[in-house]
Amino acid sequence: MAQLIDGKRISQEIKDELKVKVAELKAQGKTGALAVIQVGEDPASSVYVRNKKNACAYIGIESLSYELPKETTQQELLDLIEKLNADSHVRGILVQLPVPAHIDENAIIRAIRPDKDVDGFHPQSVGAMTIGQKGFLPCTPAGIIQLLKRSGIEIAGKHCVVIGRSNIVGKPMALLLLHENGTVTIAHSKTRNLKELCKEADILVVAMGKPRFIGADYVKEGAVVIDVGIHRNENNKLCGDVKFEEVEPLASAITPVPGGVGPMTIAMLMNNCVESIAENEG
Ligand code: BQF
Repeated sequence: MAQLIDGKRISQEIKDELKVKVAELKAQGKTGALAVIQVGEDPASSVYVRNKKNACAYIGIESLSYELPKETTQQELLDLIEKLNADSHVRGILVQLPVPAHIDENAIIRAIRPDKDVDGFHPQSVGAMTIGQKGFLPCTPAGIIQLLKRSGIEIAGKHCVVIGRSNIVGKPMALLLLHENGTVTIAHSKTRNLKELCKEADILVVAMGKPRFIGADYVKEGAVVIDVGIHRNENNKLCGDVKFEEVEPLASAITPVPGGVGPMTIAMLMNNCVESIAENEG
């Protein structure tokens, strides 16, 4: 029987800590808002945006909502970001991804002032993270590090296998595990012998984006399994990249979907917002 890594409980713990910090900052006259921009009405994105606004309300920071039609031009979006960059009350700017195909995602990310880049996606944030300097960390990988630490799972010296190499999860995850002194392997769709490689992992982080792909045959007995996947099945229920019921008996610890990594992403976003408010000089 594996230890269930309860992301819902741990994220709640973090939000409660942040709520106290926000009240202390307010007493010092330090406040600020998170601007949340959504272009179009993708239903999954709408859920994520709502989760973020609810979390802001819970910890006591203001959120500003920008719901733009899907026909919004890149220039219009850039103009809005420029306006928010210049607004000293706005301490975080978040553009919910993905944006419609006619908008260049990288151009949008580059336009956000790095000191308001609470998603940690700006090249300056990525560069700082890469060399271990100060800057906002991407929320999902930072959340996974917190999950491991707060569950008493040691990373140093462990063989960590990350499946997936996206800019948002896989690549930064590998770097953060490396900073914790893990021995890291990144696997991806072109990796040969994926199964054998995964079986070597002490900590397996699965971010491949394939529903219920990883079964017991990919997991070493006693491994820690972190499932970043989030999919809806035929019955509209959430599932991950891991066959939970098959892997759970084998693992020493495992995250569920829902209630594992997902809530931690939101908690780390809130952490970045609070940091941004704390460091704001004007
Ligand atoms: C849970 C996201 C893919 C692409 C873009 C709690 C979230 C999800 C699940 C959530 C995600 C995934 C977010 C649960 C934000 C995580 O209880 O399991 C919260 O809101 N997420 C996003 O903003 O963009 C995504 C996944």
